Amino acid sequence: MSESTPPRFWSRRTFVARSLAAGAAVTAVGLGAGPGCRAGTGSAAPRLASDGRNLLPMAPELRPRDALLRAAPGMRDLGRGVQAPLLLVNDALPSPLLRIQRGETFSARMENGIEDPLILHWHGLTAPEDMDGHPRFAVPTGAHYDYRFEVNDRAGTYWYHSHTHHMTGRHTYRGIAGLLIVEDPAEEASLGLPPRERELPLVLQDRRLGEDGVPVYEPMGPSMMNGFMGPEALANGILDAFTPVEPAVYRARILNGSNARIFRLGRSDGRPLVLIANDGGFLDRPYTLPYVDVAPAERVELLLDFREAADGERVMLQSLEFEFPGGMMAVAYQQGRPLDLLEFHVSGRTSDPGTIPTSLPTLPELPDPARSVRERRFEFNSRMMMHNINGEEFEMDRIDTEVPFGDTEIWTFVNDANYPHPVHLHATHFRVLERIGGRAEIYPWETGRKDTVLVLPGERVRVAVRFTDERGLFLLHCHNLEHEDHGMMQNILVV
Ligand SMILES: [Cu+2]
Repeated sequence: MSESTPPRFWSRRTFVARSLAAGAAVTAVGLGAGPGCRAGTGSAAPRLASDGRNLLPMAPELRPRDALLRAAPGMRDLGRGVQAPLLLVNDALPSPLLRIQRGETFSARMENGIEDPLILHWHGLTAPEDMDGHPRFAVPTGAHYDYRFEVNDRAGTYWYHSHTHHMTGRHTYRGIAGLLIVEDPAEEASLGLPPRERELPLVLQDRRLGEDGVPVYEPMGPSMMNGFMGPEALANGILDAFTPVEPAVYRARILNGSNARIFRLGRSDGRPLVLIANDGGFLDRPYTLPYVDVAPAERVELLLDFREAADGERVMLQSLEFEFPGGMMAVAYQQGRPLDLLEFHVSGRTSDPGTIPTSLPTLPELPDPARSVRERRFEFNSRMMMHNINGEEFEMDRIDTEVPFGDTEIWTFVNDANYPHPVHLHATHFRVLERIGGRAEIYPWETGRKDTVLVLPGERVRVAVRFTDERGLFLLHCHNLEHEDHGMMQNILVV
């Protein structure tokens, strides 16, 4: 395709509702112009720019209202002409984008058409314990799991993925991962943010390709310790991605869906990023920054300003090179190596380029450390190719920590090893208080409400935690998926 094609394909999404024999279930098939947006299996050839880059696909959108999410094996060309065997939800890569308004009821059936047990977790949402995707609820091949709960979470960018124990890494790597967007007109309407057609939902992931061009997933040796990384980047499931943009402001909703790789996002033209939101929704104000770090499972929302870009200009969204603390480990695909993620081709003109807001909605109340009634310490350790928290590898039926509902507590995450741990807590958001032993500084993307925080080698990260929504059995775990699958997870009982 020519790079002058306007990005109209975002608004061409079409929803095809089908009645299913099962009853009122509705599925949606996105019919965007890009690869991966199409119904049917595997044969779609990615669209090329003149320099051989592939048009960024957009996930099909689905309202989680009596929705059907069917996971099954499928084939996809990731952009280099090779069909790769993957695990797809509704035959889509990335998995369908679920969009819901705050206060609505989320209802969906997950059908397991893959050969492993499967359960889906709605990462960042506060759902009742039997809706949260704890691995004890994984259903066998051919079975289904019905989800139904009210979404009371703040507007923001969330996501979903497999949470099958020992298999989360493989399932996510092979394709079961999608964005989940909560909208709240009361919070967003007056901000002057870019309209829907200038929204860019992005799932960014790294991949290692075999000699045949197919992604390989073989965590062993150093990959079992560092986590599984690769030297190639997928944007919305495609290699060497580009997308056309107008000289305007865009709202990128970005998930780092990698198993282990940390991205340091920056622009090749040196222009800054404007950070407006993270895991828990909008920050206290917009931050103009040269780069933004995003660890596995973290989300950021960035305003990308192309208003000053020249017609025909190309701007790369990159993961910038950075020095990784504790980097004594010689591994094949090191943390911190630079990667090109997505190229923007600027063209056309617009009468309404948009603006950058100067303020954001007031943050909800955060847990107050002055009210803490208890401190806890969680040490993230590894031994013999296995990983643990406080010396214990995960056991499905063992309750590791009991937390009284409503109490404010201070938790310290300790990392004395050489591997980074993006630590994730289910069923609430926490507040990062302090980093000790490393950079000793909280960056803007770590302020506000967080459900995942990066704990780097040699660091202690103190957070204030309070469960105010649900009682029951939830999880604390490392979101380095090789660590999680091999023991670095705890059962947290909120009583
Ligand atoms: Cu870890």
